[in-house]
Amino acid sequence: MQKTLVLLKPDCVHRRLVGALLQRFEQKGLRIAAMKILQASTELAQKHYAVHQGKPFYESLITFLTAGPTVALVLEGREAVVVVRNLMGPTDGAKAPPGSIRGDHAISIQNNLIHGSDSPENAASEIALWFRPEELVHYQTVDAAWVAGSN
Ligand code: 3AN
Repeated sequence: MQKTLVLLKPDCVHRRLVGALLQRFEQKGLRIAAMKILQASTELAQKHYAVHQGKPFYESLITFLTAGPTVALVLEGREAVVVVRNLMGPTDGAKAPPGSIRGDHAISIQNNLIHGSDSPENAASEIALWFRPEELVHYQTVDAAWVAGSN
């Protein structure tokens, strides 16, 4: 099964939306493989957003991600990367369609509540950045066969 890294960023924690967002992932059929709350260091934030270094919003983005606690998750399920990206909606909360997480809860570009890996390859490196291997818990939910069906 595919894994993806999800970050519920400091705006999500401060706005008490963690539970509401977790419920969406669980309802969709994704399995929580790892979860923790932490205060991201500047070094961790810089590594996570290294691809954006040099962009006009980079410094502000690092300040934002380190300004409060983040809930980090590894979610697992069929096509988990694209499933989470679709649930999130596009980057700009103002343009994200109603029904998506950002469409329902965000109106900012930067403060858009959530990060989700954009490819299985990036998911693997981001999971390794935020979690030690032993922090991932291996189990099968009792409804797994009913959720998965024959595919
Ligand atoms: P996404 O999270 O939708 O994959 P990315 O990877 O392009 O978006 O950007 C990473 C993060 O950088 C976004 N979640 C958002 O917080 C911030 N960001 C992206 N573009 C901008 C922008 N033009 N102005 C301010 N912040 C931005």
